Amino acid sequence: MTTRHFIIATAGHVDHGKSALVKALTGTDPDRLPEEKKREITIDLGFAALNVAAPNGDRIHAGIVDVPGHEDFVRNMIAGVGSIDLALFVVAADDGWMPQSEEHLQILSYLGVQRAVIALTKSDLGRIDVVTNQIRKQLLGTTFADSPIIPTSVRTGTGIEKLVNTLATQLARMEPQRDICKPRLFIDRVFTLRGIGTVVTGTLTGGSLHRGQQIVVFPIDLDTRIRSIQSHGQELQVAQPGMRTAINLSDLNLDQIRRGDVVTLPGHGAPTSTLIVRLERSPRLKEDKTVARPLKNGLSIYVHHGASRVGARIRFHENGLLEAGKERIAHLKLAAPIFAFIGDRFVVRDSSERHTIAGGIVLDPDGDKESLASTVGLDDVNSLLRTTLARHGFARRESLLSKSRFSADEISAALINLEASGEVFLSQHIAADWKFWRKRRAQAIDFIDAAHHKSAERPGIDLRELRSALGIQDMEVFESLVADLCEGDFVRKGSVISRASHRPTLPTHLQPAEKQIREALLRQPFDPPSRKTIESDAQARQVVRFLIENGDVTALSLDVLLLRENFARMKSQVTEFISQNGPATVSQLRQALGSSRRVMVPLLERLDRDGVTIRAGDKRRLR
Ligand SMILES: Nc1nc2c(ncn2[C@@H]2O[C@H](COP(=O)(O)OP(=O)(O)OP(=O)(O)O)[C@@H](O)[C@H]2O)c(=O)[nH]1
Ligand SMILES: [Mg+2]
Repeated sequence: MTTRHFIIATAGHVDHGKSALVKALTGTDPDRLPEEKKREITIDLGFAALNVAAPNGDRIHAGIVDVPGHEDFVRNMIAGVGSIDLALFVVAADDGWMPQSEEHLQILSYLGVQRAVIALTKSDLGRIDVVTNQIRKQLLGTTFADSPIIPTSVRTGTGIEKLVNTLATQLARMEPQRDICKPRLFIDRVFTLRGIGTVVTGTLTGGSLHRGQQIVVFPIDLDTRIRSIQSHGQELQVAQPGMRTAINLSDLNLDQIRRGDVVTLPGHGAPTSTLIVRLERSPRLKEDKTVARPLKNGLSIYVHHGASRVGARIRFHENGLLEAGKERIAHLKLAAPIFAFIGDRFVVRDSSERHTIAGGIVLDPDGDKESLASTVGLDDVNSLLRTTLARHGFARRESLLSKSRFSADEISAALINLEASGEVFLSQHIAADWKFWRKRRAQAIDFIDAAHHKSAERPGIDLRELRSALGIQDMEVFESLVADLCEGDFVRKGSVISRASHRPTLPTHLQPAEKQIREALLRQPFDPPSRKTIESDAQARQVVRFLIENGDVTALSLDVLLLRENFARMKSQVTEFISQNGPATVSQLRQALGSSRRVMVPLLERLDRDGVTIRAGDKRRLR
């Protein structure tokens, strides 16, 4: 028998009986603050747990988040419904549909909540048929249009059992939350327990968290460790997605963390404060003149994401407005960074925090001012990869879509498919849009060919020169490009790349200069003129470089050049002299070979380096 985990949150107007219903369902009074007891009103989030059996016998464990209905506390309400599976939407029979019934409905729909069960509370006080009709009318055209409506009364006990069964049937039909190995716990409560330390709680999504695990808390970027985990008072080794989770963190002070911060694993990216989003406004806003006013470029708003609330400014692409019932791509400049993923939903409230004015979905959490994001394929990893790479050209594989709702395995499998279908270029560390890559490769080839043509005497083009000519900042991209070229018709030797077929040749106009230089180096083979003398002009310099690169000439030092065969002869004569006469000084060798100190000193240093000779005092012996 397995246990499946889900999160339910209440919603609905103030005083409509949400908390009373949670108590009737679970036995737990979610109103825990003294002020809540005194004022008989919910101010902040309350929590309870409901265990039910699915029709097939599976156990279902639902964490319930009870939210406040009062208009002053909508901010807290949104923090509670950030990552829920099902809404327990409450409308009281005596009051009917009220302002926060409407606002909560819009919030749930902006956040993409797919399922709801409607409790028609206080059924002992009102006309059930009338209010049921009213609710049906209000839900027409929404995701909840066909949600079950169950009349309940905590006074008489009517409908409570039916409500439990309905919740069980609804949850049993749902898939448990996906585990993509990218856990995020949006912190909704922080407190200290005597003798235990700092505890944070929240709804866990995207992956599991283990006791003892190293985690990071954003946005303060604090690395710490999970000391222990609980869910609804039970000690756990592992908390799974869809669980209300309380974790005790090491080395942490209460004042370092607040509601809205996120616990996650290191290595999945960082929080950002410029987002590209799609903003949408409910057509239902038209009912309310003040709230329905068009949103203008530059407007200050509050963004509610996860359990966080942060000030922001809206920037549309072209100057423009966003009317009720419309949607539009926008940049959001946030007052503080948040840890958002592609596909995350959020709610927008006005700067006075009196009205919910829009909602949205994150298209690019790392959006810069320039780039446009695409709204297509947010739910399909292939199209998301296509559009992301088309937009950026390339990306590092390790960070590509790291902040998305797809697991690393799904992303890498999709990349391999796209490579096979010729849409993406892949190297070990880089993924690139194929068009982008083909263009870069063609540019590189043109550049190398032009270099061969212009300087046929050179072995190729220096990689640094190539990189700066192509304007590629990212070293990994450049290395991948070079490796890709070398899979084909190109070779890399040290820091130089060339066509494999390229053989350096001296152009005819330099051939007389070459002849002169060879003659000069032959005249006194062991004591030739200095490099400075030989490189009398630009042409001579070009020739000398060619001869050195080709190995025809050895540069012993900055100023001493030897023809290759003369270098070989000197080496064998030195060896011969020492083996016949024993260790010898520079001066003895110079005289024996008919050379000069200027040549002999760098020659012997070179032979030392090559492991032919070894220095002992002022003498050389053979190694
Ligand atoms: N007659 C009757 N009264 C109810 C019923 N359910 C709740 N109440 C009363 O309605 C009042 C408000 O109940 P709560 O459960 O606190 O309402 P709430 O929706 O949680 O209110 P907020 O959290 O502040 O938005 C209380 O006085 C309850 O006793 C019911 O089924 N029948
Ligand atoms: Mg309440």
